[in-house]
Amino acid sequence: MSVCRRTMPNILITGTPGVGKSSLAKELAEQNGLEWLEVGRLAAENCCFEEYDSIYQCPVLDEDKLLDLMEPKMAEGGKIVDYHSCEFFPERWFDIVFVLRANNTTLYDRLVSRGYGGKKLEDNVQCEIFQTILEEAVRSYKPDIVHELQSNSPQEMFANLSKISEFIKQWRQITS
Ligand code: DAT
Repeated sequence: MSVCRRTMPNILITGTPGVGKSSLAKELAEQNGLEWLEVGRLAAENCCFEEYDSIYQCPVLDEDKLLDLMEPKMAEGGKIVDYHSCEFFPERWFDIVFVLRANNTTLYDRLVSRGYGGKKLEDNVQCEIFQTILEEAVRSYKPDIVHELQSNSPQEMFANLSKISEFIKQWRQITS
């Protein structure tokens, strides 16, 4: 937790593609009156891409441009950011970090239905098996603000929503 508290917390939701970050972030923002910053969409709308990665079939992010764009928004507080990587964001931006996790088979099925195949599919499932994003988050933020949450079922999604909404409620009470 930061010493000088924002009126509303900034929350990072990270994890391998397909674990449920955007579904959770959207619901959380709607239920709690926070603003959801969809990093992928923000980057696309503001041309924050440098080149195209033909192996992963996705554009490569211009991180500096994106961070400059996000900085004033993050300074306002009350932002929910979701992205499949987390180490390039400034540590000071976030009051709490959630790393969503999913079982291999669940994730595999979700990514296949999203149209992933070949190396992109294999690498993402391996990323989850090796808990790459969890380790990245623990390396990049104070361990006591990093929380791992399972996201395999609607029940787990509901439990995650309740847990994070409770955190937001408590934050509001302390800062009001
Ligand atoms: P991400 O933003 O991490 O790439 P998503 O929110 O787009 O993931 O979710 C991928 C798919 O999985 C989508 O069809 C919604 C579904 N999903 C997400 N979280 C889930 C959960 N806890 N239980 C069941 N399905 C879930």
